[in-house]
Amino acid sequence: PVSLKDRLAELIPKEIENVKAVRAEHGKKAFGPVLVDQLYGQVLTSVLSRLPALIWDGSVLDPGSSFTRLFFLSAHPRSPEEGIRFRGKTIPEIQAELPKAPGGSEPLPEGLFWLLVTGEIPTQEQVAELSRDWAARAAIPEFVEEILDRCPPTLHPMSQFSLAVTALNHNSAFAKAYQDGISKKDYWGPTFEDAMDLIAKLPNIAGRIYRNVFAKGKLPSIDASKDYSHNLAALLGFGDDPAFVELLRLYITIHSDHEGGNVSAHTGKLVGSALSDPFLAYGAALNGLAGPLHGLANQEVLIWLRKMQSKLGDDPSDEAVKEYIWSTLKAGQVVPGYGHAVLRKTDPRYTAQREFALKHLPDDKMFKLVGQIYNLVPDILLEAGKAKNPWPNVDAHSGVLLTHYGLDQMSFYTVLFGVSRAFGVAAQLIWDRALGAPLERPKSYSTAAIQKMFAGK
Ligand code: FCX
Repeated sequence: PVSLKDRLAELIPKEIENVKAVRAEHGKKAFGPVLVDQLYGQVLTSVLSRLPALIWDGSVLDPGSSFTRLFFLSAHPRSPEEGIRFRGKTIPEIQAELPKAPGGSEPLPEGLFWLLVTGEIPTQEQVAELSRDWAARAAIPEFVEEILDRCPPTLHPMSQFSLAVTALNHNSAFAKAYQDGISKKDYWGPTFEDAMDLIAKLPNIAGRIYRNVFAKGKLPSIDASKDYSHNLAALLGFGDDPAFVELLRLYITIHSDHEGGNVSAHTGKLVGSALSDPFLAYGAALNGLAGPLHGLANQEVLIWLRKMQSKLGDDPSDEAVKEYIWSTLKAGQVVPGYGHAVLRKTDPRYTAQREFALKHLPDDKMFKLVGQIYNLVPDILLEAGKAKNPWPNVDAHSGVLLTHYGLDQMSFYTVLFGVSRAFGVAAQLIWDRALGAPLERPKSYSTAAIQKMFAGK
């Protein structure tokens, strides 16, 4: 079928049977012990990143082994990259296999969404149908426009974004169907409609925030003959720059999903498990993405780079940069854009962006600085001895690319991450409702209970 919903309707009963079979065969097998220290977040790592607690088929991270990696680091200073697979495919495979826009060479995020939802590489026609469908759903209610227009420009763009997404719940198909007494087995249908509306409406919300906060004038309307990234670029005022449009296609694709347990994806899943509709669930996810240890890190990286540039000038020596990195650590701050809760290698999303930069902006000064920092930070983090992963993550690179094309308003960067992450969270919410995912409710213990339980043992 050309329609994503029709294809999904064929896949869901098969997957329900598949899950039943896995549970019948393996359901009674033990999976993962927990140490008391891990409950408090000490020793190897916090309990949650070790505890197998979630199922999500859309994407999976391959951490590599931290011990092997640290051991071999001096012999192999640049670690091999793989890291993430979307439905079994690496980023280079996705770049090669997903449909492209006419004349373009980066994958269309429409195709990535189809892949996340179905596990299949879509045809050009299926992708074009998604572009058309999203363009048709793109308008946002007038009252949401008014909410955004009344926000003071000093309110952080991420707070505005979350407000607007939450308000979309006004027209939620799932919330209405639930009130009308929908049966559990039919939850996925209205969830699908909300998920599609959510993704489709984000460009208009992001565009309006950008124009309002940075005084960029009137928004153009959506062009139904263009793809999602082209429309988003046009709403931001960059529609005439084909290289920027290509960057957005790559950007959305690689930021879309990153396993189920990262703060934004997990928040969406958790809130969705209470049967809050996709708008409420994604509004909550955005509030998690807005934290500096997660999505806001792309803003933090740029602030940090700019400070470094203003202090050290355009072509700083390695010695000066090293000293600057050490001064960040000595001030009790993190080096933004480095480290990861799961990955133990250079984030392949970093590499994909670096390759884009080598192709389109090899002489950009800030890109060169980012490369220089890449050669210095890992050894310093290793010497400092705390971070389990000294390698760069996605946020170390994204702002430099956006800045190159003139989108240099750093406080807006996480909004673009938020547009992208909706693809993964939306796909996950659809499958959670299709497979009857349970209410998420981890058990908490008091310290007194731990003392009592382990006394004398
Ligand atoms: N700079 C300095 N210290 C770092 C560090 C960094 N980049 N990364 C980790 N550490 C420190 C931690 O702060 C922690 O210190 P503590 O023992 O005093 O609390 C110690 O090393 C162990 O942390 P670790 O287990 O390696 O990392 P966590 O899983 O706790 O946290 C993040 C992972 C990503 C939060 C952490 O590496 C960090 O703060 N990085 C900088 C912020 C950042 O880039 N975030 C974006 C991540 C991501 F890609 C995204 O979600 O967008």
